[in-house]
Amino acid sequence: MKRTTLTRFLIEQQRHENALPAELRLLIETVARACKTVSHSVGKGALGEVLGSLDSENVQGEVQKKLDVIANEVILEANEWGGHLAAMASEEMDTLYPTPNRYPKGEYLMLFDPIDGSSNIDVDLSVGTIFSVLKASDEVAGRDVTEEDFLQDGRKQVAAGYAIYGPQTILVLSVGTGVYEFTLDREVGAWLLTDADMKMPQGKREFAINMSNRRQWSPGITRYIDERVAGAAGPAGEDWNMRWTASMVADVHRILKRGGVFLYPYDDRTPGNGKAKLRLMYEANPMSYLIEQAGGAATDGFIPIQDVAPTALHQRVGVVLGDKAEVARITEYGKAN
Ligand code: P6P
Repeated sequence: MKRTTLTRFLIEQQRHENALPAELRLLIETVARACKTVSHSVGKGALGEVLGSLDSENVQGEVQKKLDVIANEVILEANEWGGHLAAMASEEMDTLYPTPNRYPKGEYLMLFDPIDGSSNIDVDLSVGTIFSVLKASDEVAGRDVTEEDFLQDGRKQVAAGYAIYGPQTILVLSVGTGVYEFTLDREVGAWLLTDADMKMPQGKREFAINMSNRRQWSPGITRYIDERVAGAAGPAGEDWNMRWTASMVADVHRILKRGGVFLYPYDDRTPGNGKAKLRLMYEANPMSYLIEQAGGAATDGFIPIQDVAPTALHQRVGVVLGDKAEVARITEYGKAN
């Protein structure tokens, strides 16, 4: 079966859907190429001297894994010279990375988490790269890019996607015309279309949450999860299953493919984390864009994540995403308590 390559798919999107300016197509192809390089490093494991942690901490106060820094460098170096980006921002960098003056400044901004779920690296569980693309304001052509230029709500995203480095290496992407999955053909080094126009199955009874945080949850979240744990004997009236991979990319990919609901809600954790764990700009927003494009819903427990007005590059936000009916129920429980 002859499959469509990412390059052909993007050219056809540009030709037929007019959703894809040439510069954005170049950006996506460059990111996809960088993810192939990251996948190669991840796959080496102990053989590639890429496991383990560094002595450094990132701006989140998290100990950096070697691969966090390696992947960050790969994505910066792949994208800085192409002329499609004005600047980049990453979970692993305190502040923005402007396109060096020796290269042309582009019209897009990209935010990314180079290795999401990096605590899983050393135990060979799936990790991934998440990216979100915004248009820079025309003004940046005549001045330095600032963090404020990045602080656009999720509705302003023009593209988003993730790569997941698991048993397969998969790229999931949207440019606003649906969600598309590509699988890496390692022999040829090509991304091949393996799921065109992904639609998230609804009505599936599988929830994803870190149960060890139960003591910190709000009453609405506690009620919702306790009902599902009670199963058919309780108010939910049916048995539910649970998964938690501690890798948002892996949990979201599973939900896109087989449905369910993912929760990392606001909770009463130590105030230092602003009562939430996941980052708005390069985790929650891009994943919410994809989930909504695939027919699901994504809120912070109260309002659509993509309507949250950003105030800081690394701000955190509650996340409830997946099955529309379940997200609505969780919102209802949150308002009732
Ligand atoms: P916990 C990974 O560090 C991450 O940012 C997400 O990928 C994942 O969903 C979450 O944190 C896991 O958090 O508290 O269960 O380790």
